[in-house]
Amino acid sequence: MMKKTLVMAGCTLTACTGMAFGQAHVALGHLPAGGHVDYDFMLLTGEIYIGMTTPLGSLGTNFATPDTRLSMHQAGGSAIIDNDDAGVDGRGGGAVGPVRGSAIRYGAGGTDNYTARVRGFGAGDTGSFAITSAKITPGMGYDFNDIEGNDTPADAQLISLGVMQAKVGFGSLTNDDIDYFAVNMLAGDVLSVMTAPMSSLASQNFLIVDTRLDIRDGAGNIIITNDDAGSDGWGATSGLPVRGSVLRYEATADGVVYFAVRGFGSNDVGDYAVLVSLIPAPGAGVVLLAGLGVAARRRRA
Ligand SMILES: [Ca+2]
Ligand SMILES: [Ca+2]
Ligand SMILES: [Ca+2]
Repeated sequence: MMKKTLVMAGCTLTACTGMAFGQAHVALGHLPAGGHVDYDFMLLTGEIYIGMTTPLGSLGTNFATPDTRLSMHQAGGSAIIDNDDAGVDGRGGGAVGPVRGSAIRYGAGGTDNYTARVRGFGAGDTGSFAITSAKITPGMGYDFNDIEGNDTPADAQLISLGVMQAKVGFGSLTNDDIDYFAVNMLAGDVLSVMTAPMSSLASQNFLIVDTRLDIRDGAGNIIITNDDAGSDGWGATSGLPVRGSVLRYEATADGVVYFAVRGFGSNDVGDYAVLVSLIPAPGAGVVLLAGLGVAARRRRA
């Protein structure tokens, strides 16, 4: 079967496991018909992997091709968790569908080698996708932190994202809180975002804080929103209740796009991680080759 080491941002996912914790990655891949693409890495006991796929084969319309599945395996074993369709997708001013990308959150029950596997829903599902992922060591550093006062679009924290770059941030929700973040996008750019609840890790789950995740306009109007999405597991445990959120969004004009994290209810308080990546429009010089992403840099506002 397909066994690949993907090149991304100057390192392979395997090689990157020796780099700073909290580091996020985004890579382009090509799903072969009937095959799969594996991403191998090491996790220490208690470390967390979060990842999501963004199908890129029908860009300009939706994120429906290829229909991916994403699964987590320990030491080459069978799938512990396996997700098919996760989250809400948007383009321009509203939602698009059907949703066919996938997402997982996983806590390592033991120090071992793990594999995140992308495969098609069916043998005929083939095409280009992005995978955005992060290995998180609780208590270690993040690429950015939620800084309060970020409760409106005007006070959003600008997250600097280069092309083919991912970052993972850490935030806390208090009563009636919302955390606004802003990203500069060009028409055709794709934003992939997911949250992982971080306040119930001691119970080996991702239940607290129950997040909602929105893409919003500059007036604070919701363009798309998601409550619960993906599949969660810990150790050998699969099928944990899911409270984290997943969104994919294609900009149709140049400008600032806002994503916001809030609680399911006003009393849902606690910590979360938020993973975000930016993929440039195909016309910007990105070449989608089998298993290899080559990104050309464009000027950003
Ligand atoms: Ca799917
Ligand atoms: Ca806030
Ligand atoms: Ca939720």
